[in-house]
Amino acid sequence: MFKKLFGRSKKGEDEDQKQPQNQAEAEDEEVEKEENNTDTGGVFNRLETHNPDELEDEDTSETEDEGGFFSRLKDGLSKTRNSFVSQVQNLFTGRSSIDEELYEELEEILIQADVGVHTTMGLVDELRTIAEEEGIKDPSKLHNVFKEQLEDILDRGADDVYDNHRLTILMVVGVNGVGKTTTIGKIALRAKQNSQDVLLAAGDTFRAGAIEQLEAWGTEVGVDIISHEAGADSAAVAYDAVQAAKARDKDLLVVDTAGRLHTQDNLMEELKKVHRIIDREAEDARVEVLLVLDATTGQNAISQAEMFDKAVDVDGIALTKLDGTAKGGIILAVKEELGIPVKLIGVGEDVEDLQDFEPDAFIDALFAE
Ligand SMILES: Nc1nc2c(ncn2[C@@H]2O[C@H](COP(=O)(O)OP(=O)(O)OP(=O)(O)O)[C@@H](O)[C@H]2O)c(=O)[nH]1
Ligand SMILES: [Mg+2]
Repeated sequence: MFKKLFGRSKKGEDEDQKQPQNQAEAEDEEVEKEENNTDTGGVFNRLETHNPDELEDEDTSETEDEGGFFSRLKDGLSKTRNSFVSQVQNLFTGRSSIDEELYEELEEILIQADVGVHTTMGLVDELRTIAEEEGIKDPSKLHNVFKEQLEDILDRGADDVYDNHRLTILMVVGVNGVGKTTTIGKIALRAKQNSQDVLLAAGDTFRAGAIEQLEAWGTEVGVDIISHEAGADSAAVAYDAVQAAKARDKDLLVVDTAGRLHTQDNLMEELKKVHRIIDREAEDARVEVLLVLDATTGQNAISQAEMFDKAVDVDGIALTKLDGTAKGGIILAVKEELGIPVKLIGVGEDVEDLQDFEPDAFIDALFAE
């Protein structure tokens, strides 16, 4: 079912606005981040079913919209469905009994589909155990158990808690080319459609044209953007953006970051610094780090995630370009091996192709006839 992204309520009126402080202070002192443990929700939390009245296109009925959402998802996953999923289907339907060969072939298919060795072994071992314990002899019955296993993995750790923070700050990280800036543009548009007041920060000051690219999104979506000159300190951009978001009473600040610097060490150090400044200046705002991973990069995505998580504690993942790969099994590896929730998926280049990750719909689209 299609649910709202960023569908939280508008802020309360009770708190004072902090005036911007001296930017020079931004650098050194490490202030303890105040953990707000009572609030377990996040920026992507879903709270209500989709309300068609809030869409830009007033004529869109819920059914039509749901169809659009699902068919986009289905289309976006067609490469994976046509290879990985159909191989799995053939495997289970093409034989009359369950034997060791079936498990071995399943292992091969899963590993080829980027599910990852560890997750594959876990899945297949569990399947074997269930088949033995429940005395399953019919391969098609085992096929259903397998689908349930996939859904279980994808469902794990999904949080549905309402977030009522005043300001949410989303720091978007990932290596170059994975789709960070595009994803930010799409997020901004969707948030705006949900009546949220959005601010963007052009934190990628390194790559030529990066600032202009974000500015173009800002103009297209109609949201403000904070930027400095190319080559400027991106922590200073983040600092100014957080101050501006607070002063202008924004609901959502999305901070773009560089995907490449002179060296990877530099990149991680810079991201740590930006994260530190955001955390320090955020006060009672909610800060989330969103890691963008490109589904077409396969297992490499897993090592990227480990690297970024070590540096900046990733809260959620946006898995882009699922439409560009036949190996959509990567989403299982991401879920199982990282323990970081997948919040968003990209199934195409259009704005509507950035979707909340919904495990049930995902599995349905994957196994759709
Ligand atoms: N097919 C497809 N293309 C996508 C998706 N998401 C992003 N892209 C494309 O990926 C390309 C790179 O996107 P950017 O947003 O510029 O990537 P970036 O991570 O900001 O890159 P750097 O700024 O160089 O670090 C663009 O051509 C996007 O249109 C998706 O879900 N599917
Ligand atoms: Mg970018």
